[in-house]
Amino acid sequence: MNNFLTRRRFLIGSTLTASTLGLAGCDALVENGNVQSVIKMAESLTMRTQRFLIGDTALAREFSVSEISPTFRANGTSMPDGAEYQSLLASHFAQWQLHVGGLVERPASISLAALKAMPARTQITRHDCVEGWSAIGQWTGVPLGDVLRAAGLKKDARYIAFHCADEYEKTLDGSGWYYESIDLVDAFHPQTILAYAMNGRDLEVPHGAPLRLRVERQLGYKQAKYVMRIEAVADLKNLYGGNGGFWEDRGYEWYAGI
Ligand SMILES: Nc1nc2c(c(=O)[nH]1)N[C@H]1C(S)=C(S)[C@@H](COP(=O)(O)O)O[C@H]1N2
Ligand SMILES: [Mo]
Repeated sequence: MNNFLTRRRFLIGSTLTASTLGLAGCDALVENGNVQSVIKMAESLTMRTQRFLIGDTALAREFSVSEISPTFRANGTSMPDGAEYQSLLASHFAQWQLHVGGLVERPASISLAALKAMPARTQITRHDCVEGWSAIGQWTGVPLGDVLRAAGLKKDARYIAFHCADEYEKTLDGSGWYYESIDLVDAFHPQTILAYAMNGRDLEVPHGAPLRLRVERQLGYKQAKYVMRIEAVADLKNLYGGNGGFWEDRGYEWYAGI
């Protein structure tokens, strides 16, 4: 199935995906509305084909402890430099809280200790970065669905956005805040967790301490690190560049199915 999907992805995506077009960093193409709309069409085809073929709840492959990569590269931000993050880090995230808001019945702020007291899930999965490297790691965290059920989604909520502590680069409207988003199928998928531990230890700063998203059926850039706030929204248009993520606003696909 994996080979088939890879091949399918190649066939459908070879001339159209952001990565093969080399759109990353190519502002002229990114700003070209036609190219963007063709990519979006191909992308929604990719998402629907993948979900049709493997189902909404099919699990990403899980690995054994012996397969965990001895080194797991850190990519993108490895130390958010903002004052707020630095002060939270200085007190080992004792004052840190995950804010849950947007289209929810019961907005909440949850401490790291409270998250760790919730039922946890541990999974060993392979992380695939669009830049061409992969690594297998073990992740422990709270299923995102549990947090969302506790907050109670309002009926017009369709996406969950993740707001991060880091600005990666300020190339768009002077803002470089890293953010990501997923739809509700992925949000309630059993392997979608808010991870606070990696390979059996507290998440380290380069990998997103104190909390990062794991959404295992998608590529590396969807795995938002340094998550500070999650927001349920009806539409992605009102967030930053309007494409649902930091890299998506710079030309990458929103649905980055593996
Ligand atoms: N907040 C934030 N999340 C992020 C990034 C980032 O720069 N900032 N980089 C993304 C990319 S491209 C990848 S491949 C993974 C890298 O995760 P790692 O550093 O744990 O390997 O994080 C993703 N999540
Ligand atoms: Mo990546």
